[in-house]
Amino acid sequence: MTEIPDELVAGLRDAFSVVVLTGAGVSAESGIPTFRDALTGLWAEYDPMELATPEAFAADPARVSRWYDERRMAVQKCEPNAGHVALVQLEQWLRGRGRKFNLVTQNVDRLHQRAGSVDVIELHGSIGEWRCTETGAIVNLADRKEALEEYPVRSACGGLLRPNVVWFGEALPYGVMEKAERLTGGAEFFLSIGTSAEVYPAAGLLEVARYQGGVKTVEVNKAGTVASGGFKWCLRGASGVILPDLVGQVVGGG
Ligand code: BJW
Repeated sequence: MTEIPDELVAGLRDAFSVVVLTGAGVSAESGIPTFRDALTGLWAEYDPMELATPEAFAADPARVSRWYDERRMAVQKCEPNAGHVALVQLEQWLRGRGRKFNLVTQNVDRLHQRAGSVDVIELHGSIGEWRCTETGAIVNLADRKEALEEYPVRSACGGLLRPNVVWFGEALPYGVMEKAERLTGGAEFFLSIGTSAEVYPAAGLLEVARYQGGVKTVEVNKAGTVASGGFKWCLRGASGVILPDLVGQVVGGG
């Protein structure tokens, strides 16, 4: 059982508004490699930080497309884990009592939605959607089991298809960050789960919470991060273990 301060459990139980930010760590126990640990298996021959750029796609669209298509298919085979499920439970418990719960994710795997989370704010897009670089038209490949026929793949107009995710140097989808900032600024609790807090603007949400004052901040991570010093509470361990414990104590207490 995770050691969780009573004050944190009690505060979360009484909170009128909770915002959760998740990163790759929350999906690690579903079998999806994180970015900064991704040196094994499917990812071994790729440097994620190098490939997640428009420059990499322009230089070698076949290589980048193949990497994303392999990841797209790998995600299909993964299932939400106990951490995803606990967040759904917290959401339903809070909303059932007329409180606010908002989930902001940097993940592109849609495992939160598959677990049952609703109104998820996706900062970095979704790997199951691809879009035409010429027209912006979205092609839904989330349920496609087979690999694409060729790399790179072209849409009917002749434009290249690329994953509908946000690469370094690209703007986030219109309005998502503003919404996340507004919700965080008005929240009573801000939980940052399974993220290295190294990638902006998402990492800036902690600063929004702190600047606002009065927002209680919690980090759940199996290791310390560059942001750990800024949180009121840090819970160390796997989110698939800590979140069920935390949510169980909140929900179980009344
Ligand atoms: C566990 C665990 C378990 C493991 N349980 N925990 C301000 C300052 C400095 C730089 C910038 C800045 N503002 C912008 C920048 C530049 C850049 C940036 O942040 N660079 C930094 C690297 C320095 N940001 C951008 O370029 C962003 N765009 C932008 O700002 O645009 C401005 C603009 C405006 C107008 C016009 C044009 C431009 C875009 C960022 C896009 C990030 N994209 C990626 C790829 C998505 C697609 C894909 O999937 O391939 O998003 S990069 C990658 O990093 C991915 C992730 O969402 C993101 C964050 O990573 P995350 O989730 O934190 O994962 P990891 O691997 O880093 O960490 C995992 C953590 O989990 C670790 O801490 C583990 O310990 C932990 N963990 N198992 C709990 N079981």
